[in-house]
Amino acid sequence: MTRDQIYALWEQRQKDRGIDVEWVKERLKSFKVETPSWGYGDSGTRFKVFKQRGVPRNLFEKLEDAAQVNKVTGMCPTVAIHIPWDKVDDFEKVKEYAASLGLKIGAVNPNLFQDDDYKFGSLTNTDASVRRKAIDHIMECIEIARKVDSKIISLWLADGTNYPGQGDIRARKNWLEEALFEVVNAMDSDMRLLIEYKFFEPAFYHTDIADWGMAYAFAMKLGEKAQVLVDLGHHPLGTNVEHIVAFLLDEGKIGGFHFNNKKYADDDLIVGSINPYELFLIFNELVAASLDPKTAKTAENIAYMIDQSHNIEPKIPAMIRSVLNVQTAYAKALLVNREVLKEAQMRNDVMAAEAAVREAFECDVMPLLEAVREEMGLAPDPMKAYLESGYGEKILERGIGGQGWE
Ligand code: RM4
Ligand code: MN
Ligand code: MN
Repeated sequence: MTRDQIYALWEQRQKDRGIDVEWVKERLKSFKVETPSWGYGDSGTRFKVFKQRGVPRNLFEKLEDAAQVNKVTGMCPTVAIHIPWDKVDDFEKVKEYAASLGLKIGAVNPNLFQDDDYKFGSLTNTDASVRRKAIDHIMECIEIARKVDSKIISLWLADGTNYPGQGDIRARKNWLEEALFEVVNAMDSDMRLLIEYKFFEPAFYHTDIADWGMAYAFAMKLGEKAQVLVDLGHHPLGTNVEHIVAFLLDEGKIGGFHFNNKKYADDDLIVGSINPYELFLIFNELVAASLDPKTAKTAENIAYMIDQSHNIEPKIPAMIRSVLNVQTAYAKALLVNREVLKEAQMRNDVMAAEAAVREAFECDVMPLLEAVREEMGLAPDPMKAYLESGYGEKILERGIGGQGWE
């Protein structure tokens, strides 16, 4: 059978299920995922960083690699940056170079976890001068965001303590609140502060923004400009992440995602490699919210970002795999028949409701994605296209010792 024949059968089957295939295709064509500059550089565990040959030596080379991911997937036109890892003298030049590669700079991530001064906290340090330094660093990131036309400051705070009694948890909360107010007040009205939570690591006893409830409480107080960022690796095992997503969507307080996957903790593995069903169920909530007038605006405004670090994988193929897995999960979520699901829920038909969701997950979306890619002028198999492009061999000239988490 030819690809066209396979697609025709697939399309008929979806139409029979009551799916508007043209709508699904349009949604897929406009879907975008941001990749992180740091995902192209060397990273590792606390035991070892295996340095890879060909890793970018600076932000410009990271952008070149990101452009390859965008070229084959057609859905990654923005790149998140981490400051100071990606700090350069002239951000105007960065903006221009990105544009020449068909890219834009996305979220700007302050780094409040790698300076010696932050040993006992940054925004929550007992020393007011350290808190000032940390706030000033975020201010610098806001300036950089203005220079590169980015509207997002994405804040992950590593602050926390290792032992009971080590810190005054409430005092730290108040310092943090004060700092975040100053930050939000300095941001332009069209900028957003995304607050990322994580329950442990590097701190092992308490973390100052440990879960979505704390991030949400801060975001509520801070007002319109502040929203919560959900990193898929930042929950205790067994957490129902799609429930958190649905709740925050309904509250208008979810602003972004950091996609990755975990088996145990903040593993930063390839998206969808461990638990593709969870990823699908998250997209199921996102699609549902996008169709509800109450939540549509929030759903439309979400920054979908990958946050991944590759210890043993080649970086560009790992990034492509993650992006494709996100696309697959989204495509499947678009195939849920919402009317059938709603009816089953309303009659409390447990079996039918569960089936309406699961059946979409079980659909093969390969013919759909291949058709969408062809209509977008892309190769039907982006991974193959990348591997055959010769780019991976070409960058080996960069040698070993590219930029890592420093
Ligand atoms: C953290 C968190 C942040 C990311 C750093 C590198 O665990 O996920 O988003 O900036 O890692
Ligand atoms: Mn993250
Ligand atoms: Mn993380």
